[in-house]
Amino acid sequence: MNKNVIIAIVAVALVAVVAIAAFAMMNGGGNSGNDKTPEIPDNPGGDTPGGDTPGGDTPSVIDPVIADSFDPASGVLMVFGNANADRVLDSKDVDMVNALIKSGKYSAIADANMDKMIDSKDVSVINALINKRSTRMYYQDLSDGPTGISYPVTSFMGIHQFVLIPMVAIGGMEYMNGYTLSPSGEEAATMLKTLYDVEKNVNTSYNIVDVEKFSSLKVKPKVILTYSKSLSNEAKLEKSGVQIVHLDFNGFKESVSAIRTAGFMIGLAENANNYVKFYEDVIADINEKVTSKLTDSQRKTVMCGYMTNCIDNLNGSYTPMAIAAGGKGVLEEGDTTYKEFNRGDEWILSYNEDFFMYLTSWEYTGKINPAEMYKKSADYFTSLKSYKSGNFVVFNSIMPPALTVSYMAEAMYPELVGEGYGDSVNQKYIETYFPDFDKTFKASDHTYMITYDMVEGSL
Ligand SMILES: [Ca+2]
Ligand SMILES: [Ca+2]
Repeated sequence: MNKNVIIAIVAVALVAVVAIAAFAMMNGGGNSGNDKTPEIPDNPGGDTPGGDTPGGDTPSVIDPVIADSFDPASGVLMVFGNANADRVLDSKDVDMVNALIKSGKYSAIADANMDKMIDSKDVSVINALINKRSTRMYYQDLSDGPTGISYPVTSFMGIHQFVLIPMVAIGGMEYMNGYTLSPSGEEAATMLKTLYDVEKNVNTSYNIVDVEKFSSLKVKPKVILTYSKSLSNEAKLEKSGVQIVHLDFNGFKESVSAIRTAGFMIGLAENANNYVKFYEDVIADINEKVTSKLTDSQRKTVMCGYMTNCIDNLNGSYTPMAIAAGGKGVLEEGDTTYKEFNRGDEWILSYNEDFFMYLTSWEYTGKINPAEMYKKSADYFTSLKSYKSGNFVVFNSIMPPALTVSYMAEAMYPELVGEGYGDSVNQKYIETYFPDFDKTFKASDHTYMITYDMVEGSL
């Protein structure tokens, strides 16, 4: 087992701890009420943070948002100057900064130039950003907090499929002058095929940038965009003058903020917002079809696992997805994001979970032997109640989170979302964001989820 991978995942997911509560609320989980209707119709009253509805309901008196930082789990655009803490930078932020100036109040998120004062200089920065003029901009970095960067970023390198898939999908290829992906990642993320034709891969592993290869790039990227708190050889890289931007592309809900913020940096804010809307629409759809229809006790309980014998808990990467799919996590938050299950361990048996979701990756559009993959995945878990009741399900972890969630929802609630739900979301995703990848792509021709029923006869 590759401990480096675990460490990377741990590092990323630890940051997501705070996110879980927000997430649970968003999905009606952890809340005893079963009357959650997440898509609240636009309320006419002056809506506070998150109110970016274009309906123009600006109240005559602006009640300023006061906040020290952005909540990455809220899907917010994490650019300082986004004074109303919503998804966009626009004239409403100028209005709010003006309201703050008038009231003499300070809000860090409104402080566009991060000089601890709110004044007309902040308005100037916000206006420059709105009009896509070059300026110093500050964003909220996953590791370093508020961090200045030259806007717009015109040249970057992307690390790992977590970053590459969304950045390519929003049209960021144009500004991508390098990337790293381990060979197995390259084999697996076939929707990035167009990327691989270009000789820009400077990987040795996905968390290390080969400095020699990096220096020999024709256009040296000014920024490295990564999904974790740090790269293995970060200090060395920074010495060479490149700026490393850390955003939580791996967290489920957090990735929405990450994509929005990264898209903004490279001047593609609108594309990024359109992309994450796909995520939000999927979650809203599942909420409508599943979560809002079930009482708390009707929801399936779920355990998630990966890397042979690692069991994910509420701080993990996958349990939040299962919850978004309408499930209920059985493992609570832990000291780390996972617990190893060793042969003979009894603790795991007491959970009696309804479903077990196992995540492992294989080629996005390749042909696999489902029974073999299933058997290998289930190796440690055949004594579990979920396995015995035919509810051990294997998912291709190369998929973007919104797709994984769709397949999970289908696995647990086929009668509510309909058979083929995952494939239909997948189809729409590829057609929308990777139209040139394979014009004949049919999600139903490939394997993204393996259920017991699919392989029963060949086990
Ligand atoms: Ca705003
Ligand atoms: Ca300021």
